[in-house]
Amino acid sequence: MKYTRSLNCVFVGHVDHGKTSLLDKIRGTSVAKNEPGLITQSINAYNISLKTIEKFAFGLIKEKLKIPGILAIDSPGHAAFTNLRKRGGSLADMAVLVIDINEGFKPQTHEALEILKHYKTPFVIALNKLDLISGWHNKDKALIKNINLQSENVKKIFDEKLYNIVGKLYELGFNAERFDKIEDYTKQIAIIPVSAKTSEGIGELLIILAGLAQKFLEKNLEVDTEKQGKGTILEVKDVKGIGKCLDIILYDGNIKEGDKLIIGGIKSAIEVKLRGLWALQENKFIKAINVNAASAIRINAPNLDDVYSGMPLRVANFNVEKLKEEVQREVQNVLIETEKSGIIVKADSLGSLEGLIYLLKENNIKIKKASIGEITKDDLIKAENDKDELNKIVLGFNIKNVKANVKVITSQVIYALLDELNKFREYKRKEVDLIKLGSIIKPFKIKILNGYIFRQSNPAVVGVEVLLGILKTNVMLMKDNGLSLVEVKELQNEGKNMKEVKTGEQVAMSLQGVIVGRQINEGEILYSDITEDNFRKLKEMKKLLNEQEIKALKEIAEIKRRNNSLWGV
Ligand SMILES: Nc1nc2c(ncn2[C@@H]2O[C@H](COP(=O)(O)OP(=O)(O)O)[C@@H](O)[C@H]2O)c(=O)[nH]1
Ligand SMILES: [Mg+2]
Repeated sequence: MKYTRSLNCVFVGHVDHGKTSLLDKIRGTSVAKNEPGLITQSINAYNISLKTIEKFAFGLIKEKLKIPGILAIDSPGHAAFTNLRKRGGSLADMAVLVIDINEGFKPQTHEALEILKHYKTPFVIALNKLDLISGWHNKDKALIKNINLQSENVKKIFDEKLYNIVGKLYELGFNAERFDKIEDYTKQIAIIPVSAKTSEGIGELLIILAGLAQKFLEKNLEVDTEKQGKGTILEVKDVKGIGKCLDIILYDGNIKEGDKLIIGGIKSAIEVKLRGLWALQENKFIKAINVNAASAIRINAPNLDDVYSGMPLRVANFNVEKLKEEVQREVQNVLIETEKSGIIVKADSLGSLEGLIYLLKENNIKIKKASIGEITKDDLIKAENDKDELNKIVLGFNIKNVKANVKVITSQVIYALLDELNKFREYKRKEVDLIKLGSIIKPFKIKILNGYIFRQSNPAVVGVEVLLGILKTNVMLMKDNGLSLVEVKELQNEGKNMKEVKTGEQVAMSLQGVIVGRQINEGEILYSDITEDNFRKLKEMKKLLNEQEIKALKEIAEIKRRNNSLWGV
């Protein structure tokens, strides 16, 4: 039988902007308050029935609603987004991006927007915490009427905040407008001011979601209950008295007791037989025998140890091999395993991994391996063995950090991962350059001062002034005709040994194996002697040389090229 399923709608946005509170208000619970015991019992999904929509949107409904309801899905915990995926796109038909009107854009707001854009998921914006605008009064139930009843000053503040966000969205390529001023819903994104505390705007939000679903998505919402069910795993959890369970969003077809199931695995597809089945009704799981899409369901089955959230699930009473292949192809399309140089990426679910990979690639970051689950020894070894110092790094999204010899960065915010990664690389790059530089002779230019010959020979000791660069011991000297001389033996200033002497300073320099008046003379200019190889490396690292050193390097090259015009080229 074909029928229109409910709308899958995911609530995304920055942490603490009120996603859970909005859903709590709609379902009349208090998950956000974190009451002990509630979390394990609750699922991050809720069936908003037509009755509930009618209750909130009383008087706003203009035509009969044809969709059976809205399956609202919350972003778990503090994770940045719920990238609920199904093959080729997002499982969500629509999204509600929740933004705190007083805080505006935050990193996870950007993150959510990028993912929505990537999957072309239609969305509306719930501008939450309206009640916290100072001076705001909840005077009337209908949102627009209430906005108009605020004092001029409060209205002004409200408009400023709202259009600030409209401006930000515009910069990011989105045309958004307050919902009551929208001319074309296919071109503009509706902003609905709401308060999870006073319920203001929630009716308007629900009616807009339902209206949009009906108008633009109805075809996509058609399902066939004769078909074998398709779903995505939302959460893997231990339920008291039952054992390991999977909370699943069934987005197509049908599932029933005794069904054979195929679940995507990291290495290969997992085959299990469904034992227990529950369906979410309002906000409770009720034992079920047979469930049609779209629904949140809970199942129990043996052998669920290697199952991760985000993995695809198929009912597979027939076509088993084909479905196994299909499911694994879907998983392999996300996971990355190469021998090339790149970083290691781990995430808690397939969906979040896909989102993370997308954002890393947008930032031109190469990935050697991307997989789900905790960070393993193998991950650390792979990172350690990468030949590029800048790639010796493991990124973990929403998983535990571990102690290791390589850099491990974990966070629940993708932008924080990116920030840390960039900081680490910048630091590494400098370190690598400095190591290279340590084994490289830097250019300098000195002058033997007139009247400061302290000793003729064995060793010769002469007073010099550093004209360009830094003079160092153990560096080979070159005359201004290009001939190599000897190494700088010692540098002394007022009886003290020096390792290096800066531009503009004078010092006594001792040289073994030369005689003043023969190989060297008063007033003569000397340079550091640089090999061609050394010269090429210096050119690569020009950003680490100062202006004077670059000048000295140029003079040295000129001298060398008098004898060999292709020197250092
Ligand atoms: N005053 C006020 N507080 C709110 C509102 N919505 C959420 N909060 C509070 O903001 C905090 C974070 O809300 P929560 O729903 O957990 O945010 P989430 O991380 O997006 O799910 C909680 O302390 C809520 O009570 C609102 O509309 N008005
Ligand atoms: Mg929450």
